Amino acid sequence: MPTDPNTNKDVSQEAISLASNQAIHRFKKSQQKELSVQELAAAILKSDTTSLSKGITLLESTKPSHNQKAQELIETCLPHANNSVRIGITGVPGVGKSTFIETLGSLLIKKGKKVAVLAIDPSSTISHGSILGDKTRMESLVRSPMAFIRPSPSGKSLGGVAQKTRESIVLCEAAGYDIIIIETVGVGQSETAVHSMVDFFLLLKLAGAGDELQGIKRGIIEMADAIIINKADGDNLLPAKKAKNQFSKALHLYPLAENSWSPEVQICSALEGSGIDDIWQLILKYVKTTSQNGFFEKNRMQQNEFWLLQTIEDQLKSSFYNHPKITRLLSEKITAMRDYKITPFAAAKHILDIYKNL
Ligand SMILES: Nc1nc2c(ncn2[C@@H]2O[C@H](COP(=O)(O)OP(=O)(O)OP(=O)(O)O)[C@@H](O)[C@H]2O)c(=O)[nH]1
Ligand SMILES: [Mg+2]
Repeated sequence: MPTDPNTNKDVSQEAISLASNQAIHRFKKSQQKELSVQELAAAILKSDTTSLSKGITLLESTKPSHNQKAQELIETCLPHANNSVRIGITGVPGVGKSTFIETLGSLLIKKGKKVAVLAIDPSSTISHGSILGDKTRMESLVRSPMAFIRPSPSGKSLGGVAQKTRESIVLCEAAGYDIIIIETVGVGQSETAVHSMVDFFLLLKLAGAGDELQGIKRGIIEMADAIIINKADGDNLLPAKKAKNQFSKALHLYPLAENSWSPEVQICSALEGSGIDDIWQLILKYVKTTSQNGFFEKNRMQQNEFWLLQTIEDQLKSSFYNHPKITRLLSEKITAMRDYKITPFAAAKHILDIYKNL
């Protein structure tokens, strides 16, 4: 047996173990090999959920080298998208959004649908973690091969986070999900962001005492296609029914929306499952009405235009503010302003003039 005179170790054994380590390393590397965009797209189109997750991770990546790939992936998937019903769900923390999605999602799966759940959580832009799309309240959806759940992307701005979610919709649709549910908590502008990417926008509420319309942001009522009063069970059933009447009366005061759909109010218990099928029937009625009057398609086109402009705006802003020359100039001008040497308007004009010639 050849031995190393310095260490007295069996040289051939060492060589074998080194060779096998290298082989394992090579094998692991080949397993980790990044799929090409075409391979990834093909797997997504075959409904492979691991690839769908990988695809979403790719488009959420901030690495510039991933950006190009992500755009190619979306473009490849786009012809296979657009064939789902997109539902937005909002409501204050604790109203029962996750429980509602679990119950509605399970019902839809029983009806043979494939359901994807995405989330937009603006607080994750601050905490860099995501609290929505929480899987603990969606146990049966998590287990079902017919469901796909993805928590909120994190990011620096709501615009950026929303854009990632919107792009994720394309991948989910290409993977054959019939129903896309987007959950958001009513913070900041997140409801407007979700509203701008869904076909049907649903506001979950709880029955409370007094004037039901108080404490609700006016803009949300105008966005909602349905107001659902959740937790209509036990002692809460009667107050929920009363709240339904109040909301229905109040909604009649609003003018009919462009889609000729007057928002409806319903009650349900996400926990017990009552009223959920009625809500699904309501959504189907909405899809039918707006498909017939052309609004469904028109709305999606308008949303696309909005996203085109939004993306341009976001990218212009980020290329402006991230330019090292602009960053330096900005801080110089701010100092000059503090010393009363320049007005904000003159400073803005100067910076913009320089940017135009960069
Ligand atoms: N009685 C009753 N309780 C419910 C119902 N729906 C949800 N809950 C309970 O309300 C609590 C909050 O439910 P979630 O589904 O986590 O609420 P959420 O809106 O997703 O909350 P956040 O994710 O924190 O915004 C849980 O304890 C649920 O069990 C319902 O229909 N009836
Ligand atoms: Mg939740």
